Amino acid sequence: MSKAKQLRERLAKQGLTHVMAAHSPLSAVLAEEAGFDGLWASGFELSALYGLPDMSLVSMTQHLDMLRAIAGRSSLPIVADIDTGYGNAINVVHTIAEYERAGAAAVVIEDKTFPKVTSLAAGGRQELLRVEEFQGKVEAAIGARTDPDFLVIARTEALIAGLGEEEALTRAKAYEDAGADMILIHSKKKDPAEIESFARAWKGNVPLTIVPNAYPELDAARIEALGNIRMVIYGNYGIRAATTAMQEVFRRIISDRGVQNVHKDIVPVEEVFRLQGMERVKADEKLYLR
Ligand code: SPV
Ligand code: MG
Repeated sequence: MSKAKQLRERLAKQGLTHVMAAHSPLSAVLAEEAGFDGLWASGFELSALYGLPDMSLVSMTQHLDMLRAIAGRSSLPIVADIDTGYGNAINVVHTIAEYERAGAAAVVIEDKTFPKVTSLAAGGRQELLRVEEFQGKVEAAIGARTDPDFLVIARTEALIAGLGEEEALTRAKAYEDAGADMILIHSKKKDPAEIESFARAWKGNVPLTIVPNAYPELDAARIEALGNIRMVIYGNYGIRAATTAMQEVFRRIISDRGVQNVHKDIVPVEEVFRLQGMERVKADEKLYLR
């Protein structure tokens, strides 16, 4: 079964599909072990991994290389964050072919202009494409996929750009009309009321997905109560968790003038061996090294 079909089958089942951001194969392995249904190949997380802002600075090649590495170490379907699709509708045709080949099960493409600015930054410059132009990009993505199960998720940034619910609904409907399989609606309001209001007002046929980064109190129970949100993407929690852990440990090593204390509070190297697949190597050594 293709990963895209696997994702569609999970979406068709009861309950929310929980998708965790992964910025590396190791984080993907940890997400799978924790029990997530899918992985989010996040542009924000990969940019942060490179120490760069999420502003179309990381190339498609860099993102694809990471996606391939993640796909090689996880059995979960991957939802790829392709930002604006790396250009116009013609670029999108090429982009979809590349992401399908790299092992993605779905893409999320957003209606901002290139180069994009990360959505959550206060005062960020948020410019949106004309609706017709973005419809062309969605149609190009649908036309380019070879696996009919591969999902094309259209993301509107109308709320992020401060254009209001009416504009967000109009755009979401236009993108559904263009063939999108799902709509990602994003908000940077700390209060989830904006997203809840949009979800209640959405009368389209395709389901919604959200990324509750700015409004963390919208938990699974509240999301499920809305009825039409089928997938939740935990968009920046992997890189924030890694940053928290490294900041704390690195600072303690400096203040303790050594590793004599922190070593008790972090995983032993054997746990990293396990995650690296050392057991398999040991078995293979016995079999093949003569
Ligand atoms: C990402 O994780 O790259 C996203 C979600 O697009 S956000 O950063 O909140 O826009
Ligand atoms: Mg992104």
